[in-house]
This record gives sequence, structure tokens and C-alpha cells, in this order.
Amino acid sequence: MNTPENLAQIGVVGLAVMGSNLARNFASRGHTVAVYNRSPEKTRTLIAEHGTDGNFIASETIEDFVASLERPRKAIIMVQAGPATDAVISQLADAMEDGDIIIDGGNALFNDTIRREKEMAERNRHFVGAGISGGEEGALNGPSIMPGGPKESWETLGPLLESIAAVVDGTPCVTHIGPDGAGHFVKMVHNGIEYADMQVIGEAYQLLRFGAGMEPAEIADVFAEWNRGDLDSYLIEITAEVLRQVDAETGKPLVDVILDAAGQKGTGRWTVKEALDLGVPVTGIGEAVFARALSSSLDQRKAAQGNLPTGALKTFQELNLDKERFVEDVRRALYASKLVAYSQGFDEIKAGSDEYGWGVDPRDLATIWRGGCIIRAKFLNRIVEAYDNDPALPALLLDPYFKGELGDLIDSWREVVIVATQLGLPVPVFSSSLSYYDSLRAERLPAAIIQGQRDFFGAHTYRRIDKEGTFHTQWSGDRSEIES
Ligand code: NBP
Repeated sequence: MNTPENLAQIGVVGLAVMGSNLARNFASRGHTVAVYNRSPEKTRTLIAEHGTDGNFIASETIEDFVASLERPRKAIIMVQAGPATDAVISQLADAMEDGDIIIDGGNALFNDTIRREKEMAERNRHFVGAGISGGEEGALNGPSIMPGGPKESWETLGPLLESIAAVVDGTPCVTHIGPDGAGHFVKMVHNGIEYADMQVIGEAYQLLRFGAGMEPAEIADVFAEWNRGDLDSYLIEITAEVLRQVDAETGKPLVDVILDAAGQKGTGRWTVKEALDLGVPVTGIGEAVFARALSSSLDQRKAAQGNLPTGALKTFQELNLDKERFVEDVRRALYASKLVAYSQGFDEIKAGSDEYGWGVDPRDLATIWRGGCIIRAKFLNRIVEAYDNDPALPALLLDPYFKGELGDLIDSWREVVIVATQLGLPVPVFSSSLSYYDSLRAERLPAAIIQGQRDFFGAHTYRRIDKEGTFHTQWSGDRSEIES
């Protein structure tokens, strides 16, 4: 029988990579942690290996697990997203009582979170969908946490989550994002931005390796150097580590023996699908998702390799490029493309927040993404400042600081896209981001032609720049214009 003194403040269900590390994190901050996993072996392993690192209460049934939690009970689910999460929610809700809090820390689709919260509210259970970023290391030492759900749950949960989150400049990387699915929506877009961030780094590598002909170890030094400037970030840092790694079996750089087919678990794809529904052009994230898909189309790539006309390509030497200058140009192109991806990601978050009535503050996100998560970067401080200066900023790119940066970056960015084309090297995010940038600032877009075509074949009408109203040209008649 559990007495109030030996009850757990928090419970974790699902003790695979993320759950076991999160449970250890809670225990290391002095909390008593209840732990449960469907197959008891994982629970036993956790207790055998780390049971003495803190106070754990291990259970082998969900009922015992729930009974070991202090009221209101708080249990974080860290199981596979989808049906497994629904199964665990249902078991927990059955064993819990009114006012208890179920937190889903997995990568759930935000629409599922909205549905689950409604279902739980009907049963007087609080449900909080919380995005957790930082992978295994973050879960153990301090992740970035994006909880949604009811504000009143945050009052109870806040201090617990703050105690395990990463901390930057004294601020924990967690805050209440907004109601129901807001937390998981924001985590989804975070992951989408992560896809774009990884891809632009990949494109920079590709240009230095197969354009400038640099070796992986030399490129690792370049990335390490970049990590001391504006691009200072976790992803740049680990890229240098990956590039330095030598394969023990072959003695080759590890990057040369890894199959170049990128995997994905779905959050990038969801970001793009949702952006399509919201009508927000997240071209950088979209190209990054498609680049992974293309890389994995191995049969198609094999059929095309050496088998399609290239046109008159040039070599790096033929282009008479200075290597040092080119490296700097590539850094600038990467930075500019990354800026576009973040600007687009924040646009999607604003559109989602408006659509679902969440009231998400973009400044909060830039703040809690500074530590713990995969896209943590020095650059996020600048985003915080941008929203401090103008909370209603129409686009991140229009912030005066970033505009100034773009003024310094733009010539190199254009040059790199031109050179990549001449070398025949793919730079989908560098080039599409530049097109997005040029589209955004264009005085006139070819959309006028599209409106003309639509009116021609489907009488879809158009608006004019010089007067109010909608108009139609009688294309199959005398081609006079009528107001419709
Ligand atoms: P996995 O996503 O690999 O899931 C494994 C866990 O789910 C095990 O504990 C397993 O129990 C449990 N599980 C399954 Br599968 N089906 C179940 C069911 N029907 N009932 C109960 N439990 C079930 O674990 P993970 O990689 O630790 O990730 C956990 C969550 O965190 C996921 O939603 C993931 O997307 C998210 N996430 C992961 C990362 C990361 O870096 N890995 C980062 C951020 C978020 P068993 O042991 O009995 O099979």
C-alpha cells in the first residue's frame, strides 16, 4: 500500500529511448518517478541499470502504476505515436480519476491531440499534448518542451517540466504554447524547420565536396569554424563531428560509406501537408522533405545515374573560383536559405494559431528553442529580439536586423546558386529559397497571367489594379470586359 510520503510526483509510461531517459531526468532533479512499460523487461533494465540514481517506483501493471502516483496524478506517455498512444491513453484514463493529467510527450499529429483532449475532457481527465525535442540526450539532460492543453494543467505541470527542461540564460526551455493541439503543432513545425536546416547544411557540404573538391576532414574544419559565428548551432556542430568520423572497417571517411538515402518518420511531411491546407508557402521545408524522398528513390536514381544529358557543365577550376572566397559564399548562401526556412516556419505557426485560435506567441518559441532541441542555435536570440521589437512582424525576413544581414548575404547567395547550376550540383533549398525571396519582394508576379488563363478557360474572373470589383473578359465573344 502506498502512503502519501512514498507516492511519485510524476509517472512515465513507455521506457524505450525517450521515456527511460526522461524518467532518469526527472529522478535526477529529485522527483520520485513512477515507471511502467508494456513489456516488463524494459522496466527491469531501467531499474537494474539506474535504479539507484534516484527514486523510482516500478510497476508491472498499469493499475499499480496509477496507484503509485500522487494526486492529481500526472503521467507522461512516451510510446510510439498513433494507435499505441491511443491504447495507453485509454488504459490510463480507465485507471485514473477526475482531475488527473495525462501528458502525451510523443510526436503525435496535432489533430489527434485535439481529438484526444476532447475525449479526455468528456471523462474529466486533463490531457496535455507536449512536443519534446532533443532526442535521447535532450530527454536525459534537458529537452525543449512544448506543452499544449488546458492552461490549468500548466499551473500544475509547469514547475515539474521547468525542472527537467534545458535552461538558457536562466530561462527554462518550456512554456505553455496554447490550448489543445498547439504544442504538438509547434513541435511539428519545429521538426519541419529541422529538415530544412539539415538539408541546407547538406547542400553546403555537397558544394564544398563535389564542387570545390575538399575532403571531409577539411570540410569538418570549415563547419567547426562556421560554428564560431552567426551559424553557431547544434546541427553545424554535429555535422563537423560526422565529417571527422573515420570508418573503422574501411579506413574511409564514414560519410563516404553511409548510404545516401535519407529516412524520415513523418513530422516534416506533416508540416508540409498542413502548410498546403493553410496556404502557407513553406518551400524550404517542402524541398527538404522532397530531397529526402528523392534520395531514397534508389532504383530510379540508379537508372538515371550517368544516363541523362548534363549540358555543358564547368569544373570548379574552369570557373576560376577562389576556394576561400567560395567557402565564404557558401556559408552566406546557407545562412540566407536558413533564414528563409525559419521565416516560412514562423508563418505556418502564425497561420495555424490563427486558424485554430491558439494565440501562440512566436517570441516564446524562439525563446524555448534556444536550448535542448535539435535546432538550437545562437541565431534564435536574434529571432527573440525581432519579435521584441515588433510582436506583429509580417515576416521574419522583414525584421531590420535580418534585412541588414540579407543585404550582406544576397550577392553570395545568387552567386552560389549560379555556380551550383554551372557545376551541375543540386541545391534545391538554396535555389528555391532564393526564388521565394525574389517572389516575395517582386513588384509584379506572373500570377496576373494565371488569372488571365483561369478567366479564359473557366470564367474564374479577376480583379484589376485600378478599380474595385471582379471582372470577366468575354473570351469567346467580342472580348469586351464585363463586371461580374
Ligand atoms: P518508440 O517510438 O520506438 O516506441 C517504443 C515504445 O512504445 C516502447 O516502450 C513500446 O513498448 C511502446 N509501445 C508500442 Br511500440 N506499442 C504499444 C502499445 N500498444 N501499448 C503500450 N506501449 C506500446 O520509442 P521512442 O523512440 O523512445 O519514442 C517515444 C515517443 O517519443 C515517440 O512518439 C517518438 O516519436 C517521440 N520522440 C522520439 C524522439 C527520438 O529521438 N527518438 C525524439 C522526440 C520525440 P514495448 O517495449 O512493450 O514494445
